[in-house]
Amino acid sequence: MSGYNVTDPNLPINNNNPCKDIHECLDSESVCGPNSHCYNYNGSFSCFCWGGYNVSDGNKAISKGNPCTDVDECVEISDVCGPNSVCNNTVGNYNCWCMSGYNVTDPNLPINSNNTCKDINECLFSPSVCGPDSNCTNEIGSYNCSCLNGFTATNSSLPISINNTCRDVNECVEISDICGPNSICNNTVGSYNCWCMSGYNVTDT
Ligand SMILES: [Ca+2]
Ligand SMILES: [Ca+2]
Ligand SMILES: [Ca+2]
Repeated sequence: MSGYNVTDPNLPINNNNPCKDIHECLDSESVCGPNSHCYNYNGSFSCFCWGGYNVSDGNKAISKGNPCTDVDECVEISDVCGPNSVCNNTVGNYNCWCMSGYNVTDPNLPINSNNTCKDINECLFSPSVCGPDSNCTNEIGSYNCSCLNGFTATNSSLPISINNTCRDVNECVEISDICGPNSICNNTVGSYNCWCMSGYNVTDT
């Protein structure tokens, strides 16, 4: 019968020389092809793909000519990593990462559509994230730093951060004629004061 071979092909088949199961899986690679398990049983055998692999042509049996190949989970499983994530296919598996500005909800579990990447509230670390004399505003996937009134970024061409903190504006120097004529300007941290020079009074008290 199919799936069986006579014990000794040089002798007639009978009780002393019976048909025995062919162990097809002894040469599993040539029977099922790569990335597969082969299961032998009496009279036949079955091939199964390893996890992370699928048969190339699902309409045909797994074989060396129709082998198990890597599943591109990033393409074939919709939303496999969930929102705000990056998916990277690997041979036999795949990896998920959160996009910059996002963290996985439960870091002890893999990133997926049930354990998604969520916005980091960077301002919870404030004032360290924006430095002193600043306001921190959380944004989805990001955050924004601004200086308190009377303060400005040390380097105005760079974003405000712990590495580019807010400094006092010296209004007496940086804002021309802020107190008007015949006056004395006194800078303070976060503000400034104006005084009339000796012999002058302010126009409208
Ligand atoms: Ca894969
Ligand atoms: Ca954020
Ligand atoms: Ca000031």
